[in-house]
Amino acid sequence: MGGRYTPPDCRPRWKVAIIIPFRHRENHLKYWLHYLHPILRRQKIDYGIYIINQLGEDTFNRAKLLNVGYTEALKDAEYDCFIFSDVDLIPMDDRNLYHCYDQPRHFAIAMDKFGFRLPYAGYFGGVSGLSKKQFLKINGFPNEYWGWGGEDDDIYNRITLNGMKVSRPDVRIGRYRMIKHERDKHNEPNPQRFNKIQNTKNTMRKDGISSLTYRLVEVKKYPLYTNISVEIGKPPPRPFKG
Ligand code: UDH
Ligand code: MN
Repeated sequence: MGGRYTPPDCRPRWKVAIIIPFRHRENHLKYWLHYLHPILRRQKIDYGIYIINQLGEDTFNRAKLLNVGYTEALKDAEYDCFIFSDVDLIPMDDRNLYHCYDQPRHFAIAMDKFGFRLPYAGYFGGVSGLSKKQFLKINGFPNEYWGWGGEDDDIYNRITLNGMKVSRPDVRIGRYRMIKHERDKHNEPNPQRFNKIQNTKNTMRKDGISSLTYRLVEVKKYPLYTNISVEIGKPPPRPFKG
């Protein structure tokens, strides 16, 4: 219930919350649940699935939803590992283990849409995982990236600026398929993203899990996942430059 599972025959090192940023992707979610539950069971992971649903039609904010997921999952159980996954990414190899590592982990390193290669050295998108300690060390994720892009690079910057290094699986193991889709409405590319990722060093201490605010509207436990519906606000008005 609620998408929780504990293997009956061993004592896992990690208690893993899997956090999915979500809005209007019911069909993708159906596929994700269909594939991932069996994989996670075979991997003997102690886990819970949390769908963080952004209510309303304002601009989507992936990283802020992930911060909400971290906070809400901890209200449910004593997790010490957090895996943040897009709803459309399906791992192709059982050996890509969904738990935490001694450095922040990037799982989705070889996606079909990038020719099964890392698109650039500092890519941290798609599926990533941090222990509770690693997450708090970087003050969580930025809340101020509205629309598509940049938030994953900001997280990568936070990791390196705080003296950590990204850990990755072998390129043959970190393969993924992304369910084909078009760009969503209200998640247009964020034109500010290139400037913002230059400033992570100055913004990360004030913008993060320490500054997170949102309105929790509903928590509902289904057999295969827990749905958390939230209002997270909208981007600040752009200053008028005359
Ligand atoms: N997401 C939603 N709803 C939205 C937007 C995003 O659930 O309206 C979530 C979902 O988990 C998704 C993730 O945020 O997997 C990342 O968004 P994305 O899948 O749109 O990002 P991606 O980099 O897409 O895959 C880029 C746009 C693709 C256009 C390609 C047209 N051929
Ligand atoms: Mn996608």
